[in-house]
Amino acid sequence: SELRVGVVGVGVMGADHAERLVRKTAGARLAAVSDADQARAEALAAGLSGGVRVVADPLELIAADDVDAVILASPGFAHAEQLFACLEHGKPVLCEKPLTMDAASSLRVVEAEHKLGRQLIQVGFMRRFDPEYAALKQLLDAGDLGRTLLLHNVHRNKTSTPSFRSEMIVRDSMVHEVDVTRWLFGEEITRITVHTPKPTSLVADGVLDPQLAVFELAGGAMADVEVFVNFQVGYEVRCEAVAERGSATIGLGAGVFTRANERWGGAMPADFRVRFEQAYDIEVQRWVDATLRGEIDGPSAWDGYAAAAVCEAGLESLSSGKPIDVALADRGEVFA
Ligand code: ISE
Repeated sequence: SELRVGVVGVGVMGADHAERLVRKTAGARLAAVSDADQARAEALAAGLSGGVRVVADPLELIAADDVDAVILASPGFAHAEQLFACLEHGKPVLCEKPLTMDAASSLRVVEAEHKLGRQLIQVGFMRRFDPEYAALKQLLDAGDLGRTLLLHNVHRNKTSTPSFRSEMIVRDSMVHEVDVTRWLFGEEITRITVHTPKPTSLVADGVLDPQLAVFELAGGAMADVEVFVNFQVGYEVRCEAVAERGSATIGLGAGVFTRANERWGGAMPADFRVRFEQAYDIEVQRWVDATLRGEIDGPSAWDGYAAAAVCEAGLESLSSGKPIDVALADRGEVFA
């Protein structure tokens, strides 16, 4: 049976998730969407096949019988009320960050969930699922580099919306480094200092961008992060962990880059399942989806035939040592 998911808030992230549910996620179905901007929700639903219901009131969507689980991608200030509604109706919820706008309301959410005796809330700190972050975590946990001492983070967006104020740079952007730092060290952050260098001239007066923060961890380690949401160039997230016997960097576009024993460089996967894991995931998911539609979505039998013809000629060349012309049927005739 499929999981019928309702998405609350279909701005940039909610629309992306809605589309992901429809096009990429096995075992789930987008049942309903809701947005403060009703027209936006209707336009999204109309563009997605499969009878997605538009529900004006997000609390009604959460309560609906045809919604088994919820993705909350509404603005942070709306989360608390909607999370309580999810708990009240026993609906599992994937809540985009921030959980809520302040610690007190977040703690009330934690306590309410705890009272239920069942974990229903997952927070959208998606970096933990990024293969590079996961590999970095694995490397640090393996312990070969010794204890982790420092983390240097860079988090840059090309531009932000005009409404993105200094507080949002902390609560909506830096919050990712907060989570990644807690997760990589397996410790709580006990102190934070946010420095504000002279801002870029390319933002509205009063917006403090970039920011440079230092986190101190319970065990005495430290992490720094540059958050710059109007970098102009493009999107860039990097992280270097400095340990006792080496360092490891991710975000260079090439897996985990380590420095140890007077050497630097990347790792080589042991086999194809590792190197092409994502390709296989995408291949199979798309094949399943296409099969359900009665189609294929990738290399066809003709592609297999063409390859076989080349290989057959190759075998002949292998034994003769000579160039061999490939004999390929005329595609137009075959499919006439
Ligand atoms: C946004 O909300 C995100 O979560 C992105 O990951 C982050 O890079 C961006 O700065 C935030 O606005």
